Amino acid sequence: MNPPEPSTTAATRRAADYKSSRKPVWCPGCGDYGVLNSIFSALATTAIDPDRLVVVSGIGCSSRMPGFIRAYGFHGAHGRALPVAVGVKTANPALDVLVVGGDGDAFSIGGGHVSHVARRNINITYIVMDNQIYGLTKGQVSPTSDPGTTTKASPYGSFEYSIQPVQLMLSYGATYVARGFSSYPKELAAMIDRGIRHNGFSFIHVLSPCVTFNKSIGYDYYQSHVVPIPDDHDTNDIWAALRLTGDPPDTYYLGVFYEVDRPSYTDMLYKGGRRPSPEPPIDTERIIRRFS
Ligand SMILES: Cc1ncc(C[n+]2csc(CCOP(=O)(O)OP(=O)(O)O)c2C)c(N)n1
Ligand code: SF4
Repeated sequence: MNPPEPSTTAATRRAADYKSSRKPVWCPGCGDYGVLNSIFSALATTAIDPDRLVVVSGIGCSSRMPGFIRAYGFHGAHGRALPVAVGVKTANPALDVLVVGGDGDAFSIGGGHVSHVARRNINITYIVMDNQIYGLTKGQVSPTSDPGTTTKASPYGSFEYSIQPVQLMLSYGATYVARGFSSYPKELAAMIDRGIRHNGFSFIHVLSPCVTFNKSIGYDYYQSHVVPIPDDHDTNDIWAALRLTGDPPDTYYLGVFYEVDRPSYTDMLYKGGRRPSPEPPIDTERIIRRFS
């Protein structure tokens, strides 16, 4: 999908060079537009080659994103973006791998994968657009919905306790953890840029309102609940980072919670010059014939 047109050089690359010919199909006002623009800006800053970039997603409104970015893209099965991305990065560590999706994709059906990708410190960047709802399937509660959230499918209000993605990722061992808001695209772009440059697993939690199915958790709500992480916060201090995650739904800190250096999975795997064979000794034609 979206074969790149490498018509530009790193020195001249701009945000617009990463736009695909497909226009986003999100509802007017969806928070994901701001996230996409921040991704374009971050890619321009890092000047990544579109033909070295792979954008992977599962299923959901937010997971449509690979179609809008000029890069190689993989729009996979619901909840399975991370395993695909791990396969891509492990097979070819020279590629830059960006994973995008929603809170349901990440923490519900795909929830079993995130702990292992984080603890293995796979060198990919994961951007989760959290709207506290399932947007594509018209508004059921997700693992990040506040208890008591009322939807057509939960008319008496959700009875379930919600999870805090930043807290979860810090506990799982992610080596870069940040939170942005789609209404602050400049700050978000800087977090994504830093996450892409980080050698290891980087997780960016983005507050990205669904204006159609979650009207109570919209721009006004977030505007009055977000607070910048204090300037004197030590991003090497895991306990200080965890303390900043304690307050949602009253306060959502924005900024970089945590960043530490630890060898990535591929650093360890290919240590001492071991490299993946460019031509694996696998007869793919024979495998396709066998199963067709
Ligand atoms: C195996 C499977 N189960 C369920 C679905 C239905 N489904 C599609 S998207 C989705 C949830 C999407 O919510 P989220 O990941 O939060 O993304 P959003 O649409 O809000 O961006 C579900 C349950 C599916 N496509 N495949
Ligand atoms: S349904 Fe919600 S998440 Fe999906 S495109 Fe519309 S506003 Fe965005």
